Amino acid sequence: MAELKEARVPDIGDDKDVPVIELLVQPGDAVKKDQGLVTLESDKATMEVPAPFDGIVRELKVKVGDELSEGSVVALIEPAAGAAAAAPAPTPAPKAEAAPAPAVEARPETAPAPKAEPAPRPAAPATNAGNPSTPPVRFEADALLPGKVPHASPAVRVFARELGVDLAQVAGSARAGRITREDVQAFVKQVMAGGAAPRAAGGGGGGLDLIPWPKVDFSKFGDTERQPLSRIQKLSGANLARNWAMIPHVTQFDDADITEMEAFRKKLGEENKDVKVTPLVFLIKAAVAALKKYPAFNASLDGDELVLKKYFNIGIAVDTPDGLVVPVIRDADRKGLLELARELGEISARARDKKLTSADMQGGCFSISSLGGIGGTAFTPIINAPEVAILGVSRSAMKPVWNGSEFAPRLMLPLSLSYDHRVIDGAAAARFTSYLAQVLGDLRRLLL
Ligand code: CAO
Repeated sequence: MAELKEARVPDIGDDKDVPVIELLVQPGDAVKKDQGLVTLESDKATMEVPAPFDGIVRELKVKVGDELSEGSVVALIEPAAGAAAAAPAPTPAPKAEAAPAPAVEARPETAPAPKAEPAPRPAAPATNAGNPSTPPVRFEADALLPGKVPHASPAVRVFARELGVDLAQVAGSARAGRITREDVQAFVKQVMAGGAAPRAAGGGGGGLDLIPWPKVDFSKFGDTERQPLSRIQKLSGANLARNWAMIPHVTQFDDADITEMEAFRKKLGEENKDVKVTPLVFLIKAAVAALKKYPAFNASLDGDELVLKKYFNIGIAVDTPDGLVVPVIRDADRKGLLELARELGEISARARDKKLTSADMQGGCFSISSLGGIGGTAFTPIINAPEVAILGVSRSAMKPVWNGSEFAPRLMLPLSLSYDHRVIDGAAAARFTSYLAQVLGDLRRLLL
């Protein structure tokens, strides 16, 4: 056996006594130069201690919880033939900053990742693209069910999140299926090449074998140009694809007679010129009333359990030039119409000015997607997991409605409620939309 060499903590700036939060390798593992050996997490950042050369880990000198500083010995490594001689002193790991990591191409392999926040669930591409040169995509339902967390270090999670990669879609090549930074890079490369990333071996049942994504040379048919997707488009597209594939959606349609509501809304608007009162605020109030009456709609699936929420946070889909975002209006049950109108105006403006934070988009119970200001008669919105239902609203229109003796002109608002059929059955959905329509038809019901 060749002489063992030490792998030490490189320069980590001013940080001292930084705890080890994760061991990334075990004795006997072959490692490549710059591959992470352990993860350290200070109050400022998460960083990996890189292997200084190729070789085989013979002994780990640390355990989770140990506190390390620059120069601490992390492992003894048997260098691969010629590796240690050729290897320079351990690459100093640049000090971890809280700034976002650069894009994958620009990111040095050894660079520490910013401090890992809890990975947003759900958030990231569920890319199912394939091409003829790759095997069919395995869409692993098991790996995406609520409660299943892909195995990866915080640094790799941050790295994946920066790239908009859903770790549930990435095959882990390391021990016990752990996903490494290289796995994420390989996944991105394969997706960018229009291919499907392979999933972890032995995925087993529950997956859908999809045929490969069509690969077409469009220029054969005429001029084209390529536009990169915005970051928001990539993230929301990934969420939408995952939610559409994973959730058995059904959409229930109904119409609400908002003739009286509209008269009241106009009056409110005239009395309160400083705030724009649109039908959406009434819908938020009515949705809260319906969620209170039908609590299964204010729930999330967690494995075999339903988590019923006792708070009423409503997500609002906002269309921005960069794509769709869903900020959340918190405690909508405790806010009046005018307060909701002000908050709606404020979050829409912040969304369009790109000033929303991720906290603004968390904690939602139920979402509303209103296309009423634009047009249309109905649509099938995609549920914003882990919520179980979403209300789509289209443009109200004056219609002749039979009142028992004659047709009367009434302002009708089309409602499209998509729901997760694993949690909600059709009868409950029909009751929910009927109740919504009743409340919107007679706002006094909000007082009940
Ligand atoms: N029927 C008729 N008119 C409606 C209406 C409806 N259902 N909803 C809104 N309107 C009217 C408003 O009263 C307003 O009229 P005035 O300008 O005369 O006052 C006008 O349409 C524009 O409203 P708005 O869109 O500015 O305001 P809003 O509160 O209805 O919606 C917001 C705010 C942020 C939700 C909206 O701007 C938006 O982004 N909508 C798109 C959401 C989206 O893309 N959803 C699809 C996601 S994919 O599932």
